[in-house]
Amino acid sequence: MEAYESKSGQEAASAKTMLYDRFRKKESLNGEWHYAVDQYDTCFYQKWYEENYYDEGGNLLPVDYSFDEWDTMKLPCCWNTVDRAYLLYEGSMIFTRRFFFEKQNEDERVFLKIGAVNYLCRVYLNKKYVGMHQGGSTPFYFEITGFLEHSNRILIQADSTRRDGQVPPAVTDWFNYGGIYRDIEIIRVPRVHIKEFRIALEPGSNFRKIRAEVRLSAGINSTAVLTIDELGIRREIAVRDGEGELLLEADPELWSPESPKLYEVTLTCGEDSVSDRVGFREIRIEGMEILLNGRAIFLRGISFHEDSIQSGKALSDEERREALQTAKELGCNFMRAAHYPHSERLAELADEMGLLLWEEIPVYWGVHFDSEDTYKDAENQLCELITRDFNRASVIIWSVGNENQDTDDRLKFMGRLAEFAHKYDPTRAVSAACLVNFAKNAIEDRLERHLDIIGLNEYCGWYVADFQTLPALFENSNPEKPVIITEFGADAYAGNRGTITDKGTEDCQAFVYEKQIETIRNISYIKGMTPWILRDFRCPRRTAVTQKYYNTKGLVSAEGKRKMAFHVLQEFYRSVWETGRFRR
Ligand code: GCB
Repeated sequence: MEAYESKSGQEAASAKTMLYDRFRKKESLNGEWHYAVDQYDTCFYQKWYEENYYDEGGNLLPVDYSFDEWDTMKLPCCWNTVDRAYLLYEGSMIFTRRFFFEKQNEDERVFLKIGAVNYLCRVYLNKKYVGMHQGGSTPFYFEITGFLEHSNRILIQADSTRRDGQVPPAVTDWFNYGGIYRDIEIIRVPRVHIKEFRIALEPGSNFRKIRAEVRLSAGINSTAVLTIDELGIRREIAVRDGEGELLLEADPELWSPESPKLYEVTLTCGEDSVSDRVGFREIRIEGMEILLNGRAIFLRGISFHEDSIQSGKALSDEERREALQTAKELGCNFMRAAHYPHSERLAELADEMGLLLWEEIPVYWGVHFDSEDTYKDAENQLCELITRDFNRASVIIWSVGNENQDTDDRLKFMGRLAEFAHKYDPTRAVSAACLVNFAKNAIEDRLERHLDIIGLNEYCGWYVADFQTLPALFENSNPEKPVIITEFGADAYAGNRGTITDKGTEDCQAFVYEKQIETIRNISYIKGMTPWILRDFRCPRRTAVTQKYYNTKGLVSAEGKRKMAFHVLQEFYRSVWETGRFRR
């Protein structure tokens, strides 16, 4: 297995090999693919992908596969939801299909984009190994120009094996969906093309400056042209050694959840031209306040997993839109996309619909904090996420992880990630969902020094039975930065009723919400909350009769039924919204 890892690791797709692709013309490879379960990684060991049907003497040899006769599966999808037989399957599956390709001109370069594969992916095209990607939730790109023929066979291994050195590690509190579960696409670009395009309001410019940055695929000198017609902007950007930037005066209408104004932006350089729909807003932390466009804001949030009965993690646009709409009806202006990068469509829709987002990488629980390889994997996922979503106004916070013990190794690992995020994106806040210091019952985590906002998961009224620990926790704490309560909650099986002390009932969950809200709203340093969670989600660790392999802390059941606590939180958020006041 070791040899397998190192050999396949050589051509890794990473943040460095990403390509700016929003609104680029794409040719979809979605659809029916032949597939086979490959539990023993035989495809790799026997080199199925080389299709060696003949020995050196030209004799036909037996093979253990028949690509074009295998059953088919419609990609993208999570295999777990396609067939009951694969519900609990974890490991490798091989997917293959044929496709035709017509070259359009001699100069074009062709890339394969895969939106996400959980967790490892290896790609072979026309009997050759193209490369691999590690990380279950971010997009990756391979240049396939030199591999393509008129008639092509592509073969992809998706390996969902849980391994402890990975990010996330082997045990999580969510379901380990497998598959090629986001789009598979081919993108043609000119020989020299735009690899990266960033545009944002310049922090501290009094909302009057926009910074645009461009990076080309080659270190040439050139001139790019930035156009924002609606603002009357058409400016040249000098590109030196493949990079250019411009800080320009502008007076855009600011983006906010109430008024999610987006502008059409285009960037042209040489033969290449890309575009985006971008909102301009500023997020800043000043003292104990979170400021959106210069005004203190309270983040009325909710946590959210990418999960549905029909689609697993491969949510459709309608499902995402519906989740965002439900959050809005709940009174939210903010959503925590936990615990890994959700699809890029979530942030695109949040941009359009007006919801702020917290985005996170799966540095979850017991990551191997002493391993440099694990660190590199985490940093690459963070870098891929930031690169992908930099232009999304909705995204205001990068979270470098969730609920990790405050050890020296963890401090070094996550401190390094937080500093990386600050440097790679100076326009946003950096946070993490921290644990309560239970020994002192206080908000105290050494990671705080690297964060702009402290996220805090506390489960008073649930995992911590006594509610009195909550006011005591807040009293014992003197945080120097704004705090978001990133989790609290209680399980409730939809429709299960009882008293407020009957665990697993809607009544008990609603009571936990009432008590939490009553306490939290009096604490001046709390600037937001994202209770756990909008919808119930599949979770193998949850086997109680009121769970049935689901984490039932949702305010809405997996089938879509709103529970009593939904209305409790809705009432609170409405009153904050209507009065503009958080405290009584
Ligand atoms: C947590 C975790 C979250 C779990 C949740 C729970 O603290 O961050 O991933 O799902 O608690 O339900 O226990």
